[in-house]
Amino acid sequence: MPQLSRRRLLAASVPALGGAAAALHSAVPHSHPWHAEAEAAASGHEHGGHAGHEGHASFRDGRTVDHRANGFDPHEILRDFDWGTTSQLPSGRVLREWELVAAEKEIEVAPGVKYAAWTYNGRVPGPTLRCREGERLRIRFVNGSSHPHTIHFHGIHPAEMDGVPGLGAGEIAPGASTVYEFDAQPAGLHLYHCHVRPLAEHIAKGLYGAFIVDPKDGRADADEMVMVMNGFDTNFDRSNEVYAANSIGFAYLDKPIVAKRNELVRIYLVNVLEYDLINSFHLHGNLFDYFPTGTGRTPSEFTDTVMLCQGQRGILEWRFRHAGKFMFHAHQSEFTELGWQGFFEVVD
Ligand SMILES: [Cu+2]
Repeated sequence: MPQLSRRRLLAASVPALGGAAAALHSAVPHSHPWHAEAEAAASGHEHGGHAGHEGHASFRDGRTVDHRANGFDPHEILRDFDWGTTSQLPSGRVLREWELVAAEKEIEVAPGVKYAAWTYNGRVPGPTLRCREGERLRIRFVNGSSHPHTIHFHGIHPAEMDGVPGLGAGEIAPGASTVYEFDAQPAGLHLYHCHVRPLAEHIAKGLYGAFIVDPKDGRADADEMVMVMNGFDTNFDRSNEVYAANSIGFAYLDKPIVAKRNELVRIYLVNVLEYDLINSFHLHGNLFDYFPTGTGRTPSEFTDTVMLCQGQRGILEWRFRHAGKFMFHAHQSEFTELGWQGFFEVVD
């Protein structure tokens, strides 16, 4: 397994890297995608494996992550909303239930770079749990891993349902299970994550997901997507070597997200990135309405860039007025170069 060091990555133009460093040199990008074509032309050759691509960098030798082996694909996670199963309580209210299982799983976060993740239901991020305001929610949590974990939900709920050590069921031991039950409130975009110490590791290893509470009267029809901004510290130096939305760097660059011109696009954007103080989302060629935490109906801003610290989230809405390819990425260039960038391909 290549040992990645992002400080060395950032100095990757330095020649004469040997051994493992050479492997990482081949595994990561060294140029902005918009420079790759010119660079290839200047050096008189195409990047290996990039024939047919439109000159973007992605991972230099053209290898991609094996999504099937991972058991999840960022393009599927994008529009995958888990509504659980429902039944009716005697009161007539809807009871919505899910089962989340924590398990250790090795996933490939960059071509050839394996990461010993901790997952909810085998994926990172965990399932996007979605419900409607006012429903009763019941989440059965099974800890199938060898470390204690919890699920801590953001939102309004009783203290004993908060999923932190020392309250309610507290830490759930390996092999044990518990049930978190509370009302779906308030409407908005929330998240859930493990809250066992050391917290940074329990989050960074992959135990998190988006949690959407739809308003009672719903939202306007839209092409809805979830982007959980995250990263991976592949060499345990408490800084990230890979950055992404929905775990796999460059996934939306290698294969753009197709969107329709003039159709309302709604992005549920969550930042769970560990070890870096902030993250951001920037959209090219368009501006969007931004609804912080998704709790209000009036946008706080009409902008093309938002900045979020860990745990912050918001809803973005806009319509593409022009067909063509539009980039989106973190506006921290370092994150961008290490995976957190992609394209929308807008079609008529
Ligand atoms: Cu944990």
